[in-house]
Amino acid sequence: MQTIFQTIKDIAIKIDHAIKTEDLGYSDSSNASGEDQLKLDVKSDYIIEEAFKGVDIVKALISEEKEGVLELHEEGIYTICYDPLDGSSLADVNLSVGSIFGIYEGEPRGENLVASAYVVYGPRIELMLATKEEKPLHYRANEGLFNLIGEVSLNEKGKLNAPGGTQQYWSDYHKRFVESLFAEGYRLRYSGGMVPDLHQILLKGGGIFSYPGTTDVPKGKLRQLFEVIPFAFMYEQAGGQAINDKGMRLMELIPAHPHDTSPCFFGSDYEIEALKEAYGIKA
Ligand code: AHM
Ligand code: MG
Repeated sequence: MQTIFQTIKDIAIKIDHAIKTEDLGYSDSSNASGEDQLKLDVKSDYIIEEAFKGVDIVKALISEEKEGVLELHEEGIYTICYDPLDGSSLADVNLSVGSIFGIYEGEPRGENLVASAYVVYGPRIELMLATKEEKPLHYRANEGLFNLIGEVSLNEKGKLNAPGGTQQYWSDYHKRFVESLFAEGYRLRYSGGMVPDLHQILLKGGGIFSYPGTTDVPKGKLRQLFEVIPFAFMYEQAGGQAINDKGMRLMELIPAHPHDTSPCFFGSDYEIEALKEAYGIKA
């Protein structure tokens, strides 16, 4: 696993350099979900693929930017599902973006995830690594080296509310839930990039990030293998909760297709319990 983590550190330095120096425009292609790809999406995907080709414990790669599975090493153990540049449409307005990695042993599904990682490309490069044994570890890069800042834990209750999705299409009960948090004094923190938005909640001790099912996208936007399950693991390891709109742990998701999405809610205990009540989810 340490080889995989070291490879992710090398990848992070390369992608950060690409973000800072390369063309921010669109490529001529679209991804597996039919979305237009930026040149940076394609480049980041290439950087990751090339890096893991040299790591023989990696059996296969599944990228948010590509259809299908790329088999790498027959004798490998892990399948890495990754979103090479999440929130890439924010790069041209100079907001933070990220990379997300889910490391699965066996079939890629929630219960088989053994580690996850994400990188935030902001004013600094930051990295969070989570394994089953410990709380997520937070690193910050300095001149190409990642220094450990410390373990990350969520408080029982936070102050931040990051409500995703198109408000026009929210259900009435979701709208009431979001408003009830603001009425309690929660502050809005939402950039439109799930990596920096979830990172902020983790580092500031708590709150909730939601991306519900809506009338236009009933199963939400965020993809289970590349985005939802890796972050669910981070939040649970930090002492928080991560559930879908039925109260099921996101770590129990079994995608039928690699690009399947799910409504998702990540937060500290207090906010997730409040969400369950607002959604009529029985304990
Ligand atoms: P992407 O993987 O195509 O970048 O999409 C994922 C991003 C998340 O970072 C963010 O939470 C969400 O899309 C915001 O989407 P929208 O603005 O469409 O609600
Ligand atoms: Mg994404």
